[in-house]
Amino acid sequence: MASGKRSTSDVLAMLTELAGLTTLAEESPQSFKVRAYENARHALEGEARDITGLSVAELVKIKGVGKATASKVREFVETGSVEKLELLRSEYPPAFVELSKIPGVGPKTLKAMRRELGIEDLDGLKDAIAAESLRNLAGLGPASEAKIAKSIERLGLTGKDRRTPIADALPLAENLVAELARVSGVAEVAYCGSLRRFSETVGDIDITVAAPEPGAAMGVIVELLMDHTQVKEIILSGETKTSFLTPTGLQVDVRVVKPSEFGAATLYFTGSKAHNIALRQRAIDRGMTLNEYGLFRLDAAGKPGPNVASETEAAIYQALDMAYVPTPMREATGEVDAAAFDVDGSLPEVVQRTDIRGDLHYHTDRSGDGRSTVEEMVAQASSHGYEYLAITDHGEDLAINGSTQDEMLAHRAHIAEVQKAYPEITLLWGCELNIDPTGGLDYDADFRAQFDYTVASVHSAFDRSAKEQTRRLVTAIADPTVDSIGHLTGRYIGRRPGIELDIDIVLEALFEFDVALEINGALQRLDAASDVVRRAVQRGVKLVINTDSHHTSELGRMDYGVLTAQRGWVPRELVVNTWPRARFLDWVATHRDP
Ligand code: DGT
Ligand code: CA
Ligand code: CA
Ligand code: ZN
Repeated sequence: MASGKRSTSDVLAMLTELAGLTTLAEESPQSFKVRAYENARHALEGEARDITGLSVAELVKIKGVGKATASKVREFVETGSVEKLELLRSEYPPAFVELSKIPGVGPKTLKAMRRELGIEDLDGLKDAIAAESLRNLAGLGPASEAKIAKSIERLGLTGKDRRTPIADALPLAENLVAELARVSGVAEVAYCGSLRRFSETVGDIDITVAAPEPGAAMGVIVELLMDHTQVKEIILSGETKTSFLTPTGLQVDVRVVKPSEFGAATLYFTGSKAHNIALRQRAIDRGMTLNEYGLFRLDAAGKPGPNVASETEAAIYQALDMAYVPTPMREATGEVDAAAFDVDGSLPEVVQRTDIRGDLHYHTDRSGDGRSTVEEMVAQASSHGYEYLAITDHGEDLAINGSTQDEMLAHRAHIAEVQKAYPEITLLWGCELNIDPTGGLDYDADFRAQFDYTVASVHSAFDRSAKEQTRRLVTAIADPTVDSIGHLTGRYIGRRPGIELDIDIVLEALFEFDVALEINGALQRLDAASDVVRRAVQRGVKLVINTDSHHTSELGRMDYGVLTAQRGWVPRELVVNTWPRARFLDWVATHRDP
């Protein structure tokens, strides 16, 4: 592999990979080595200093970082690789590791599959399922074989059409964009394609670069890529387009255009393809033609003539007599007609990040999985300019992470104490209630009713029938102490399918009981999903966009929640945390007992 300079995010990615592969090697996520790597990753993520400049002695002074991990970080920064990691990688190649994402396939099972059946990748696993040989492994049977087959289907793990979850693609794309923007001769850079439309999974990453001399800039870019940690292989290298594969097999297409064509190029490469086709048809209807270089008037002979617009997307939409279409809405699901002034012109003004006035799903170290103190979490929220904040640590039913009544009451007093230093932000003593398999909730109804605000969510029993899960959700929604439903399905995109639900019934209950549906901004979740959100909007269900932060580094998730809301065509008015404090508090007070 190339030996470029290692950044902080490279170090964090290295530790994540090390923890993942060690889980496989040790056959347990509870192994002390796995814990050590994960704790170190969490600790370094919260470190303000540039960790690549720290010595082993300085690293071990950071709480959570042990000596063995500190040495690996130094080894990585100094030599560009870690011997231990390279060994694990050769033992467990990506195509094999990928199988561990399938629910029901733990490290033990995975290694038994390899040992007993010679399974090395997805194709091998599918063959074994087809031959009904998986069921003969110790601990498995026909039922688990069928479950694994179903999981493969639901995860969309289908060999070459394999898609990458946005949580893996977006950080990579953001880093690449930042690096390319620093290349000399480069004027502007943007990631486009399905990633810019904020699709949950992407086939590849498309990056568009503007440079006055495209050919020269591409030369410098290729040089940068030849010696880059995220480049495993350059598969195509031309004047204006270069494609490469990352170490995990994700393809990245980089295209360079002139600054005067940047808008036309980003519009074209953002797509979707169906959106582009509809725009081109509009252009043709107006005696023009649209391509990746610009919008041009057609001459008498039908050939492209004078340029009408190309530098910005906004100018092109305007020249087509349309409102600007936000990127998450460009899926050809009605937005072209809605944006066209001569057809409809009713494209909704979707919620913006600047409309958000508070975060209503927010943890502190009162939760077993929370990693920052009340003081730290409140300071961070305050610096984001929020007017109100609901601190929603886990209720008592959640194993390890939950809090007893006494702990919650002490927590309330603590929050009230911290409140004194922050007159501008209203702190709500809240709770993330756990919805049990029958729809029951933590504590008793009287105790729950005391919380200023609650979010109720599913954290277990993912494998029941849609009927059971729907009854479970509706029971929780109907409870008068529930203000909102968190991460509706509990899915982890590409890793764990969510619970199955009859969405129409759940939306009807949310509307009827005036309970808000959360859009959870964690990139692994983005739950409720944008298609469900769009149906919620049509039904008039209230929404709330949250970060579900467990650490001060996670507040940026609000951007992702807002983009998901835009993909669901959500107008500001329906989002309860865009409302001024008084209106929001009034809704909380009245909706429980209308
Ligand atoms: P993906 O990569 O499968 O997640 O989805 P996209 O939308 O990123 O698709 P991709 O990477 O094949 O192409 C990027 C954009 O380029 C696509 O959204 C629209 C544009 N594009 C690609 N092929 C065509 C085409 O044949 N016609 C038009 N009008 N646009 C195209
Ligand atoms: Ca793409
Ligand atoms: Ca592409
Ligand atoms: Zn939570």
